[in-house]
Amino acid sequence: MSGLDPAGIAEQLDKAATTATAIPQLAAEVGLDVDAAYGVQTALVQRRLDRGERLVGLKMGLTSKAKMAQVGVDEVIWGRLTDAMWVPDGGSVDVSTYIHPRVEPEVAFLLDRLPEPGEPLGAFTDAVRAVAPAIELIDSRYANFTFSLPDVIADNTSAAAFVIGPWSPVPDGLDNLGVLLEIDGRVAQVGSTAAILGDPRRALDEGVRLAGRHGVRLREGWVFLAGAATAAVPLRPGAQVRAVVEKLGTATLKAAS
Ligand code: OOG
Ligand code: MG
Repeated sequence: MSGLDPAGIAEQLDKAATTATAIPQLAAEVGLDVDAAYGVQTALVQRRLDRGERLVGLKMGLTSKAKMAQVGVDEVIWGRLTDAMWVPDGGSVDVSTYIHPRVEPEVAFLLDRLPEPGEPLGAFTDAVRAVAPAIELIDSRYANFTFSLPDVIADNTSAAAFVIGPWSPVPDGLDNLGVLLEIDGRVAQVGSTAAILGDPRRALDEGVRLAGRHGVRLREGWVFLAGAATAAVPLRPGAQVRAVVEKLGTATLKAAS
């Protein structure tokens, strides 16, 4: 029998999430490489779909230097978003249902048609119907929020919840918009959309390419999170979180106390 049990690993990660209990990192121990880790992610998300959740899009991770430095992993990764993770703008989450939640400011795209792998950036405006400021709530299922590249991929790139602010038509430039993350009205992180691969449009290109390698095609109507522009900040009970993206507006999230 091979040492690798993708379904068993997916079950452990799923249980860690549903019981808000951290588990030790496992990739090194069981010999999980990047490809096998995406297989675990597929099985992990399938468990959610089997419970009645629906896929609503994709998210990119570690598309900025700030994020790579924060978690010590320097490869762009992607994960899946389901409807159960989508918190309405201005809505609230219960911090006790997570292990060690963090929030980060993002840019979201609403996809209009299916971009093909390798499609040039110029095609972006056809592929994207609208853009919005967003907040991602990440919650690594690993103890101390510490993981290797295959660990975080298997864990669906720490995806836990997200908020999308109002959609706008794609503005002329997306490559140097100011980004703020505010907690209780105070600025916690400052950045620019330039931090996201130089231009968040590139994140879509990467997403199409990297997910395509695993047979995943983006779909019309899906949401796409381009990755955080700044490091993530711990979410404390009672906090009011606001992500502000220049030209796009704000997304807000409350943490129930
Ligand atoms: C991995 C997920 C990274 C982003 O926006 O860079 C991510 C993590 O930091 O736990 O979502
Ligand atoms: Mg993120």
